Amino acid sequence: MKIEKSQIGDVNKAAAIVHKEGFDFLGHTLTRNNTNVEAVIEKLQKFQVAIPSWALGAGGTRFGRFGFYGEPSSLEQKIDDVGLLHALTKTAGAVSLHIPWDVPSDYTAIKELASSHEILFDAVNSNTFQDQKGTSNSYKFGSLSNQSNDSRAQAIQHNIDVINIGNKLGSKSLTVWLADGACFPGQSNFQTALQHTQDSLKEIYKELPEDWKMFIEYKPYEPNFYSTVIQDWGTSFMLANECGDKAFTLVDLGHHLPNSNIEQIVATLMLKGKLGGFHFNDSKYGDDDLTVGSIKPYALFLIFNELVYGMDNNPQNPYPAWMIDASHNVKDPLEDLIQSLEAIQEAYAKALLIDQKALKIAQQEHDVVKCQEILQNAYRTDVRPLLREARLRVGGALEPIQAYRSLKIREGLIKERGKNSIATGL
Ligand SMILES: [Mn+2]
Repeated sequence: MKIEKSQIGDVNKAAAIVHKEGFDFLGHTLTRNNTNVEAVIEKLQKFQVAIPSWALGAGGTRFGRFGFYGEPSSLEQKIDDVGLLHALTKTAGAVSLHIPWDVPSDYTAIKELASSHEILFDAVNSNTFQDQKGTSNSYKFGSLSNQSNDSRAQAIQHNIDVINIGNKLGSKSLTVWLADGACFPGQSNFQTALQHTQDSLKEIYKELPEDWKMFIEYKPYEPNFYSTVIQDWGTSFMLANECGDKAFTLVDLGHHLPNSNIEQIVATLMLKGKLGGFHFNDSKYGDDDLTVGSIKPYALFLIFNELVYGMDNNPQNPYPAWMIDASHNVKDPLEDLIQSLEAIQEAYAKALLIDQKALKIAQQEHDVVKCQEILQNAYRTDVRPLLREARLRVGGALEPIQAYRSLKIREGLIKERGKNSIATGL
């Protein structure tokens, strides 16, 4: 299923006048305050976020999963779904695949399909947190950290296979997230597990093509509840340094203990040139994988403030790979992703409005009140007209959720795929 440009144009007509009034008003206000509105719009248009293949169907919890009708059940359909998101929002120009579920049978056809949707292949994700059919060694007690040489060798080989698959599609990075750890004290030796992990990552790193990056994700707990081998950014940073210049830390917003100062972690990593990838989601208590910006939008804004600062001031840090890593239990996954994309763009736009020069002066003058005023003036600005304008100029929808509903996209997908199609790789 594909959305034609003319369909979006028709839907936009109804909202065009109201949008123009709102955009003109905001544009004048920002220009008066010395904001380069055109530069902000251009940055918003360039900011593309990858959609992971596992986010397109209903997620689930350990208590159950409630399916959504018309889910994509093949790699082709998953790419079609990302294409729909991109057509509406113009900010989802990449897909992130999960192996073994998304191995193409025809690479040329898959690449052609993606390019017809203007979709690139972002980081490829390996999976060693569950056993697959036909494998001879188990990951029940770890993968890259496992005590068993055979399990480690199998996990290393899987990651190398994933690199080779990604390479054929034009991906440039591998994301490694490990579920390795222990559920009980005494279950494993911390030092041995960490050493094995480091040695295994180095083996994988050796196989990275010259222009590739490896992202090492961390998480404090779950599925192991006493300890995880790569528990925090410091451990990931240390491992990335041990591997080499092409290895980086990946920050997933949900992978922190409550109230962690994630914006400070971002700043530290960018200063050291080691923030490689970024996974967006939101949470109240743990790794809840909720819609971006649905719980803590101000925290997201403060994180974007550091990302914007880093992108402007840290040439030692490569441009990060952005991805949404959320799970959809009660919402239509595509509507949920549209909401996340909007929240990301909104936080980014607000961070771009921060008067960095004035902030620096206020900091030097120890004017704490002024510092807060500068941040919150930006945060309190309703930037949505900028987002709409950025989309409108490249053929996207003024109001993506409304367009999705009025074009009856889900109904069309159900018609095409049937009610009981189930997405794989969740
Ligand atoms: Mn993640």
